[in-house]
Amino acid sequence: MGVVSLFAELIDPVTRHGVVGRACERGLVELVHESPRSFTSDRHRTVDDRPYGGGPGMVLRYEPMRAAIDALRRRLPEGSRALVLSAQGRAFNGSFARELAAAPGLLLVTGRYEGLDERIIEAEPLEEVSVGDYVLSGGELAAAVIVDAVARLLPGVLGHEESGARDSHMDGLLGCPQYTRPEVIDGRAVPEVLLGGDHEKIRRWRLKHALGRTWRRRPELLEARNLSDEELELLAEFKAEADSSEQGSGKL
Ligand code: 9D3
Repeated sequence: MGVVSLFAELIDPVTRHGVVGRACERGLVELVHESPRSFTSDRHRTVDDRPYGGGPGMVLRYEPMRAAIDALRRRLPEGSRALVLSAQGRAFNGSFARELAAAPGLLLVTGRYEGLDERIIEAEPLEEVSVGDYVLSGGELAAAVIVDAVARLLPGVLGHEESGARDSHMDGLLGCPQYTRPEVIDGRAVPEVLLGGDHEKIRRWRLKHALGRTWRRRPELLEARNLSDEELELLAEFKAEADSSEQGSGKL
């Protein structure tokens, strides 16, 4: 994967910590970087200029951006997917991440200020991708999100334990509640079923609560997913229990 950005320091940390850090150490993921600043020739190394039409802010100039992208392309596999991080882009999500993980490589371009000269997006062309409906100060943190989410999906990156949790039936659902020692703290006990060793019961409890939380908090995720007979049964159980425990509790 490669990133064109003015501030590599904002993206780099994902390659030094945790699951993705280890993948980089093991050579399963490689992150390379180019800055448009390296492709300027004036005394002040100017990467931006005033917008045509006037108004506030600055726009990243075409030429240094073009040169940085060209330089990075030469370091990436043929057929790499080329994206630009943009608040105007297609919303990033899990299925988009899987799409990107299947590409031979990934080239991510990030902007600062008011953005890139539109012609660099057209000429490449670059696909615009957004990480959510809020305003960031630049595309670097968004690029770090993409790098992290995609790297996790590459072969060998997740150990058996974590990859098992991913491609199982819990896919597309929110996580279930988690507990660790002690068994009781401040009067709050760990759900009884998790203390016994009945793995089938535990699996069903976790699936039930993952379904229940998704139904409660993100019902649109459930609508986008086909539920098995077991899942329908567990969700019905969850709803029935929620109904009875809500009587007078004021809890939603
Ligand atoms: C306040 C300026 N906006 C005018 C309506 C346009 C604008 C310019 C530059 C908005 C955001 C940015 C910087 N953001 C990104 O580069 C960015 C981003 C984001 O802000 N939100 C969600 N995803 C992304 S991906 C890149």
